[in-house]
Amino acid sequence: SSVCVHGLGYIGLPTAAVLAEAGHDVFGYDVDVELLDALEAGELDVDEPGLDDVIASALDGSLSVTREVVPADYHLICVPTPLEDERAELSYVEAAGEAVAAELRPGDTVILESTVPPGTTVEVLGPVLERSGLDVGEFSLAYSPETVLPGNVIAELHDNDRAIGGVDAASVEAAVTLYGSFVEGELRTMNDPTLAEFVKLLQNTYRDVNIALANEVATIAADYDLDSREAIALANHHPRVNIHQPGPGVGGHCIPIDPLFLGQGSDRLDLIERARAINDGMAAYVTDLLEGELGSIADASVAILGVAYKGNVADARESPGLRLAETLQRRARATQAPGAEGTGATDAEAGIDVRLHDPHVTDSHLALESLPDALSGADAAVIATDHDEYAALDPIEVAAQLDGDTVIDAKGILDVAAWEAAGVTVVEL
Ligand code: SAJ
Repeated sequence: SSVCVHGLGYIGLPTAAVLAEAGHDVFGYDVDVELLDALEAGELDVDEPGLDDVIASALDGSLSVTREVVPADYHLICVPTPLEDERAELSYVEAAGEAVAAELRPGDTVILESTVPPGTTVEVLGPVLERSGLDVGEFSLAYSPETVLPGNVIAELHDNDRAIGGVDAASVEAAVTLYGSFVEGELRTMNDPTLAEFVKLLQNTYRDVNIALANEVATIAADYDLDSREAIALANHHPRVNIHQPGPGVGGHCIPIDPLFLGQGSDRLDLIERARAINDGMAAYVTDLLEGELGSIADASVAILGVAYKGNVADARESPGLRLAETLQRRARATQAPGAEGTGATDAEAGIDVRLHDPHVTDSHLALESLPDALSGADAAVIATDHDEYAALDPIEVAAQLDGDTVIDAKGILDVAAWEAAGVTVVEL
């Protein structure tokens, strides 16, 4: 079949490539002309294992970049749906729908993959598509969420089960035909796009709430002087218990955001909102731990190792490390000795010195430092991301670079005995 993929981001582009690999004629469209130029020139800048090769061979084969939306048997919409002012910004979905409407033919199928509040496919996208002059039913319409894990996208596109919610049986069947051509997991179908949208949000909400439980457990375990990760691992030996891992917060563009989409058509969110607050509050908790070790942090220098939202990726959206940096600065200002204000001293001259390091993130706005620069003379370091590079750090080298002897291992990746042997006080969550 012919497939036009709208939005060549971290989902659309790999999906387009995998569809081409499966033998479809795929047209990749994006409003970002520079991205299209780069793709055509073979300049790929993707931070995802194995993806370069799959895209490059798709571009040599049946994937072509298009600067205009083209008529196609299938239109796949994979555009961003950010949270703005506590609401899902659906303008990209609407714009994509309008572009599809201009080319829509009877019998074509439109599938939305973006994460959206329940009801979006039927109430927002459907009416936009009907501006084509065709009614829903004359064309097929379905919602099928992506569920791939950044860092493992290609494998999960193939292997994950897939939910498909169509507005009618013909829509379900058309979507099954397309996904069946490359998905090896099970296809779970339902005659209701809203249910499929709801289920996608539940999956990320489950993870957020579960991580909040782990984070609260970590703070309680500390009061009993117990190792929370050991306790969680022991608890998880029960066949029906699966508590996640504590950490410095929950980042990325999915898990901290998707749960709030559930609140768009319901005012019943309670536990879910508490979970968000608990996870966001971990930056303040790590700050408490630092204060416990250093006394005041008002004039401390602290190295934050890791601004990527999770290990071995380069994405710093909703970064727990950056949230920690802001929290430290705010707390330091609030606790600055009386009289220090009004002396004309700026944050850079007096007060806390927060150094940021990340071996994967390349964003030039973040003023990242080299590892030796970040560590040297610092009173403490915080491991905020579970990059492999940090697990492999040499405790003796780090101890020599630090001025103080405190390392907060917020991700539980260090060999504590080896670090303590090097004279470092390791504080775990
Ligand atoms: N985290 C913890 N403790 C844990 C697990 C994760 O603190 O036990 C933190 C991570 O460090 C990170 C954040 O949570 O900051 C999110 O990371 P993640 O690996 O849990 O998830 P994402 O955002 O990379 O991808 C999620 C996945 N959803 C689920 O596993 C239910 C992925 O399958 C989805 O496709 C993706 O969201 C999405 O696009 O919705």
